[in-house]
Amino acid sequence: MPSSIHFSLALVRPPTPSVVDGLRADDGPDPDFAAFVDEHVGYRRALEAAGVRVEEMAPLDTFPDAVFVEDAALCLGSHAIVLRPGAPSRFGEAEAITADLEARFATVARVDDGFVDGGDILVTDREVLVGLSARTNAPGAEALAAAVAPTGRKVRVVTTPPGVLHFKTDCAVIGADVIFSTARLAASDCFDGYDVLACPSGEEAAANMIRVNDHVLMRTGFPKTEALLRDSGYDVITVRADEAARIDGGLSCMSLRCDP
Ligand code: CIR
Repeated sequence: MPSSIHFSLALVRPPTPSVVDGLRADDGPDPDFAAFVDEHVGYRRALEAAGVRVEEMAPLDTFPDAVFVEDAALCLGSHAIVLRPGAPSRFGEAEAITADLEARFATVARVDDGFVDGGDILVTDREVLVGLSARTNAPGAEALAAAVAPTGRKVRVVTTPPGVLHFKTDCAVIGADVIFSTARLAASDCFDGYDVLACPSGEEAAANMIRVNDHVLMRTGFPKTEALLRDSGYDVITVRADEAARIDGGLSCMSLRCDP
């Protein structure tokens, strides 16, 4: 079974000028393109510092949200799955990423019904959780389960809290059996049986962190969360992602961490 925290490769897609038109739930200001590019460089460096090789896929200016590669695919060891992103402006990202996956993975399956965003999928060492949301629906979750089946992993359907974009907006795997979660998400009991490290109140925007090998990458600017992780023994790398956050992006969505 592939590990949910050890990776050798991260696939990224550089931001392009259209990223300023990225989707956002609130009517907030556009990201600054030059600052986004700088932050993306810092993000790549942090991934490399955590021990993965970073490979760049071709930029896709036709899709403003294409920098958020996690929503179009899921990678489980040498098996990759092309997803069906739930926002109409993002449908085409699935087709665009297919060749990138076929070039790198032994097998490539497709979610062929409904909708699933990768941001709604949390892979742990024992299962794959998929959160129903405004972007991910029941037919999509069912099709995902069929696409995951060849890996021997089971898919468990859970619920993303109302008003939260993605399941992983509010949680992350930070250890083999440890989940970092906001209180509003953990309240659904979806993490029963796991060790849960609770996100400090007021710092929910830091919950979308990523564990990569021996490190946890988290957003710069959340001192209570950073202290909690360090005091709990985690090796933390902070990464600035303020421009991505303007269009509801975080750390998990800007790469596909994998071990093909
Ligand atoms: C969107 O709304 O689709 C993008 N602006 C943000 C996607 C973030 N994806 C993720 O957290 N997995």
